[in-house]
Amino acid sequence: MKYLLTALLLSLSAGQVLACEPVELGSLEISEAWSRASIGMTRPGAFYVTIRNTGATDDTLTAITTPVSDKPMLHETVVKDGVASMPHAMAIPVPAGSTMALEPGGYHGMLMGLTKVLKEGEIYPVTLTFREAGDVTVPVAIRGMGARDAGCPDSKK
Ligand SMILES: [Cu+2]
Repeated sequence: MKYLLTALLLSLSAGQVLACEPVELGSLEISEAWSRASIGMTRPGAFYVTIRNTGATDDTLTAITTPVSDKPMLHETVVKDGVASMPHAMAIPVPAGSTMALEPGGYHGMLMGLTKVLKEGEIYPVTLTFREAGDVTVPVAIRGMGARDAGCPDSKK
């Protein structure tokens, strides 16, 4: 039993490390992809990630896809007169030489129509589509319901 528990903990932290490791696509570096655990499948999940553009060309995130959602969308959180709303963002700019973070309270991926429960400690794949750089698939760490970031050791937030 103790051995099983240790093995489980090891596999959880391995998934976390995997999701913290930056994935490169041309001059883009994608890292710290994460979601909060979901209670069930009736409410949408949210997806967060950090995109660093080290190149000289502006790029744009135009879409995300994932097997855990029937209808993944890009959203922006806007607070107007004290009321938060989430207009659909057609595209999220990733200017040359800058870092764009999808994070709570800002841009985020909205995972409408979850196809599975997001369980803390598991990982799932998301494919990001960029106008210039193309497609890349990254592992996403599922964190606890109260998490505020990816929980990576070198998190710069
Ligand atoms: Cu949203």
